[in-house]
Amino acid sequence: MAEGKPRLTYFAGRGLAEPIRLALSAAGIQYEDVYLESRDQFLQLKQDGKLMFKQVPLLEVDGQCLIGGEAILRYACREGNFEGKTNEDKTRVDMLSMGAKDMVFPNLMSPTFIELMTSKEAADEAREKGVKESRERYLPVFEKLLDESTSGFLVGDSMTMADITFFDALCYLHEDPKLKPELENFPRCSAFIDHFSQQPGIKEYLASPRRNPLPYPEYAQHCCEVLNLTGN
Ligand SMILES: N[C@@H](CCC(=O)N[C@@H](CS)C(=O)NCC(=O)O)C(=O)O
Repeated sequence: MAEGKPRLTYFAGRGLAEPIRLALSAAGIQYEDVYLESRDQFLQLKQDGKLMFKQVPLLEVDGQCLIGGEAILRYACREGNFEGKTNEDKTRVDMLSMGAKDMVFPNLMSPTFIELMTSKEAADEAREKGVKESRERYLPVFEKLLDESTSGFLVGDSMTMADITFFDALCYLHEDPKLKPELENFPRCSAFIDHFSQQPGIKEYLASPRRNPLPYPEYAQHCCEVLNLTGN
């Protein structure tokens, strides 16, 4: 890792930055959150050539601009040795991270944005679809793996990117009072939330004011203004 604190630019919310924050925290890497507060700030980043594809998140490290939610997450996971040990383990980590992300993105992660940009009906439909897919396609897989795990982690005997991505995904169910009951049928997944939350670096991060809440209407409105996204 570079000298000096890396700077992570994103909104004051979770989204694509949150797994990165979790990985940096678990790796014990001190970093600075830079929150996008205005459209001008976003335009300036683009004008400065810092955003390769004109999108955030951005991690500035040692004069380099790293972009892309997954690319930065992998960078942080390499720094923290969260990739898995063998080539097979690394591939399983990638598979599970993909599954965890697919579980929540976009249907469970974005209803607040969908409601703002389209309609409440569209947001409800996305949420329902996300819940059904979680229940039928994704959570049973993670439940079985955790049942078989002797370490409490998804792959091998220590934390990997799979755990980080899965924890972030689970929070979209666990922290939403309407969706939380979905986890009642998945006791190992529920226990995993507690186990992961106690890990060094993670425990402190989750208890800190840096931990942002799930999306709420004013937050979605702010993001749309900064990105100049308009509804129907
Ligand atoms: N594939 C990219 C997607 C990034 C992305 O869509 N970022 C949004 C904010 S969450 C953005 O910057 N949108 C601006 C735009 O697309 O013009 C990644 O994983 O980082």
